[in-house]
Amino acid sequence: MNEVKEDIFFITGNSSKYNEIQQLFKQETINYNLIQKDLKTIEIQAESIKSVAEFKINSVKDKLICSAFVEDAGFFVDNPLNGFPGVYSSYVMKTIGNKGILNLIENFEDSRAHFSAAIALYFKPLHKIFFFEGTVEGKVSNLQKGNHGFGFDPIFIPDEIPTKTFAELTTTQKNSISHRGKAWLKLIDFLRKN
Ligand code: ITT
Repeated sequence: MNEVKEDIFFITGNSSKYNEIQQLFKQETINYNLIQKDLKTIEIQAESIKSVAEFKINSVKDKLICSAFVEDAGFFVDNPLNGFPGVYSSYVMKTIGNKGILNLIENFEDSRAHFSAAIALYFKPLHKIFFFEGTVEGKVSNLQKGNHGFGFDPIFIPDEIPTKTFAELTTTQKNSISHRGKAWLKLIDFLRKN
């Protein structure tokens, strides 16, 4: 049987995020074509990444000709920074960067951090928005390590692989444990059932 595949847009200006999702997409048999769209969305400063994602998708959904999703992610240093930079991750990366974060931490052994991702899907057949979230826990590395990935990857050590930072993992390894990979699996599950 040769079914015609529907298009689904991933609306993002961040090609590193797109590459990770594209790699995950390739591993699945699913009746969609994934297309990156760098549409102008409205990114508000909200208290949670889910609210940011919701606002972003709402700002473009009326123009969409097919189903589409946005993803908002953040890096949260729970100990000792009480979740900073969190929803300010993009701004903090552009201003003080990884070096600036490391300068704020004294005791790396006791540090705790996580990444979270929230995908907001505008599902055209039902004209509704659905959310899929994922989190990965770990700690902060006292040094920046690795050349893979992007953003805060060189300073995050996931609990699942405590000898390496995210930037020392291949995309496949990162995807298998990451916030984005977990949110993505929930999205795929939804698309298969609907
Ligand atoms: P969009 O166009 O999709 O909004 P963005 O770059 O603004 O892309 P986010 O708001 O989702 O992306 O993420 C905020 C920042 O958090 C991002 O610029 C990175 O610095 C960081 N970040 C997000 N996901 C990450 C990941 O998997 N690894 C490392 N850093 C990440």
